[in-house]
Amino acid sequence: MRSPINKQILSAVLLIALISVISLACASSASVMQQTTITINPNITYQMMNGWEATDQAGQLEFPAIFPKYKDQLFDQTINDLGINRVRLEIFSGAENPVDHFSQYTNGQISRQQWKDSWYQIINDNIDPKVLNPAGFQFSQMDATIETVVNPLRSLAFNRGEKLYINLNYVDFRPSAFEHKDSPEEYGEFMLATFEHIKSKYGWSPDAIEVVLENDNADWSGTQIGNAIVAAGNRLRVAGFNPQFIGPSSTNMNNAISSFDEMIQIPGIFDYLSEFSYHRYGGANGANTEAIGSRALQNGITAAHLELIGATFDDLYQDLTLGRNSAWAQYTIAWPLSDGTDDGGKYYLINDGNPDNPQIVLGQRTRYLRQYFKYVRRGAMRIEATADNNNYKPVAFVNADCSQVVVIKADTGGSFSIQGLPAGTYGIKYSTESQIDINAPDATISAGQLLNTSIPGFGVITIYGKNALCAQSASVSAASYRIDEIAAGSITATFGTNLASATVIADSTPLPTSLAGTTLTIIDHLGVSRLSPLFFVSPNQVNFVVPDGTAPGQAVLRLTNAAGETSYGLLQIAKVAPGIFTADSSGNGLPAGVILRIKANNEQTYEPLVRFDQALNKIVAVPVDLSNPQDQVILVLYGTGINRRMDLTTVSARIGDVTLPVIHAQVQGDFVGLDQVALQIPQQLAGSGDAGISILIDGKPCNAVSINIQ
Ligand SMILES: [Ca+2]
Ligand SMILES: [Ca+2]
Repeated sequence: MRSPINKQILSAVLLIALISVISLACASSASVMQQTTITINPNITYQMMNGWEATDQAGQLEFPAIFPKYKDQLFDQTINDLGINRVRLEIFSGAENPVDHFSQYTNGQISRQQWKDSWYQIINDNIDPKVLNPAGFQFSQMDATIETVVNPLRSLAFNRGEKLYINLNYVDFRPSAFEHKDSPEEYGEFMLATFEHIKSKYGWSPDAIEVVLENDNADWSGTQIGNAIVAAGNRLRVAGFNPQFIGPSSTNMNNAISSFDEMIQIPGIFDYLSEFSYHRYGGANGANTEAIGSRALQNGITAAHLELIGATFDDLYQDLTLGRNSAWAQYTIAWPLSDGTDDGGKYYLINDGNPDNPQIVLGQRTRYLRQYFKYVRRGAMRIEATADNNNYKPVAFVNADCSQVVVIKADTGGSFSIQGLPAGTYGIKYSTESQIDINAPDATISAGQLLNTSIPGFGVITIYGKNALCAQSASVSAASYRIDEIAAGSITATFGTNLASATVIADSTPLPTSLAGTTLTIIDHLGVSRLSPLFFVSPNQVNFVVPDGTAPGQAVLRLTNAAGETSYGLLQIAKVAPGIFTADSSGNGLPAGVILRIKANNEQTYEPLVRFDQALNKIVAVPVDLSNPQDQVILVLYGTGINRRMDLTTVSARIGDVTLPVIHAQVQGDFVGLDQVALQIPQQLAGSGDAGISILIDGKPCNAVSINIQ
């Protein structure tokens, strides 16, 4: 039996022989092809990937007769073969209007032109931006797209264990007598109406707001965008929504840079702005791409190219490298060929020559984009990759499961040796002008070994690790046990296997960054690594502090034990992710805290909230005594992920319908990462018995805790 290595050598020899013959036939240099060396260095990290985006157009509104015939197969390919994991959901500014023009159009009451004329016709719901009149907003058009495109994509992504990132994009291409851009509060109300509608009707809310599509077309200034972001961010936060904000999405990259510089002058902008977006319709050059990437990095946010009809993998390469893009889009999902051409404005074409049997066709440029999208997934960290031959432009990534991916853009056919890949088995796929998705033989390498492969012509080749290379760990707030968000500076627990060889608790401050030989590094989405202070390590759990300065957004946790074995996990870092510690460390029930009683003579005493009951063998509540109306009774709760809140007005607490005055919510001071919240317990709560406390901080709920009030 022939070993796979022999097969690989044989096929490489055959391939080289074949290419040599072709070269001879073309009467070009017949010398043996030069071997290109590509070097991977995982110690140099860049941006983390968020998503591959497509705009929500697949012909659903315009081609209702044929759309049902191709949609299922199209969406399956979009998610599972091309690898789209982010969608632009458009909302037109004219959705603020008492008339539902879209329904009138679909019912045949108005013409197509009349419907189109209504798209950006904004009519204020009422004169008060603080008073939202739901009847003044029409979402039927957006809903049709959610139901026919976004929800099906969302389900398909969910079925493969991924999340579809939904980017709500406000479109405002024509002037209107009333304009949201002139009143940030009105823009905020519009976004709140949209979010509340989506949440109540579909049960999810968008991950991001792309503030205005092509501000240089829509005539929005950078200042107007900045003001809209802060107003909408504030309004949504109070209502419990915390989307990311994306801007300025200019058509021209020069405009994108000047608009960005203008919008970031608005105070408070970086409480919300998370992505610097642009289109490549003008000013598209290396210097501008680099300027965008470096501005994003300097300001601790991501960068994203989000539209160019005709965008190719050359643009993608420049955006990933010079532009440090974390997300990237060509444009729409699909469009029928009877109404368009393969112009690079849609990932797929629908050949509707026979309308009874429409066929899905991969766009000519999509075959190359797919070589990146399909294998480089959300959470992948870009690492250094260089080539000693300018005909080959590599990029390399470490996916969230630690499998490495190298994608090489080849201006010409050739063979290469890749050095620096970890041991493992690698799949190899390429697409060229004449061939799509060709499988080269898998390659298995041991540590330190080169991986040799080749591509027969101009195109893109992808070398992707087939084995998950690391044990996974999952991290939660050590207080609330919430997994969805972790705050920088907060006390966090990560769970896994073989995390440490022994159980060791830190006995010094500042906390050590190595315990029993275990170290834990957080690499934020900008590629910056920081060692975490450790509270304790054990084989299955490590408690640590997310290092200060970790940028909000996705981050990678890399834990190395004394034997050098690594575990990886993904975290979603937020400025605030409030959690209250609980008495039994379960994340709910009785809180960790004390009662501070201030008597009329200013004498202060502390009383416990809980005690251990020997007979019941568990922790039980000590009832809070409100019998003396002269006493001020203050509940002090210990938590984490709280202190980077905005001002104190964003903190609220209640028991039932009774509001608890908030005295403070701040750093506790004695322990790293520990915060405290102090709430006054009003006299009117006397006799409440077991009472659940709801606390909101920056619009985010704390875990539910309860006390007993006598
Ligand atoms: Ca309004
Ligand atoms: Ca209003």
